[in-house]
Amino acid sequence: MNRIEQTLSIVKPDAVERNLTENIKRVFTENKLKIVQEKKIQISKEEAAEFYKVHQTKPFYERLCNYLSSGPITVMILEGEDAIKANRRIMGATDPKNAEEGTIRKQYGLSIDKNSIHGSDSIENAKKEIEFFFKN
Ligand code: IDP
Ligand code: MG
Repeated sequence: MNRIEQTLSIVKPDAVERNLTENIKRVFTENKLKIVQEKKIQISKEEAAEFYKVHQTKPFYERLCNYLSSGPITVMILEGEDAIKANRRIMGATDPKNAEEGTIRKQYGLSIDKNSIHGSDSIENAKKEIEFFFKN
């Protein structure tokens, strides 16, 4: 039996800007992921840098932090069976060019930078990321 988990999802600036939040939320709920908390916010570059610090040594880090803080985002806690893996599957590959048919990134992603959505990649990171946005 799979366990009920929570994971963090972020609708990134490119998707919020194109009014895709409701469409993306529908994909989650159709796939049995319940949206238990949600807020639309804009974060500072410093907050983005903190959120993405696992990537601080990567060549794209600076650009990534600039991008996530460039406009409004919608952050959500998703809950369901095996939610972390289920969400990653629904999102699709990091680069929309490699994403499978039917995934959010295939449908809406514009590029590896503007790939429309973030999702936690492990139980540990889901916990940290939920805390980052929802428990202050
Ligand atoms: P993920 O979002 O699929 O979990 P990560 O490897 O955690 O992918 O990378 C975080 C974000 O950084 C990605 O969503 C993407 O926007 C960006 N990114 C990842 N790899 C590259 C790259 O090689 N070039 C440019 N941007 C990248
Ligand atoms: Mg990641």
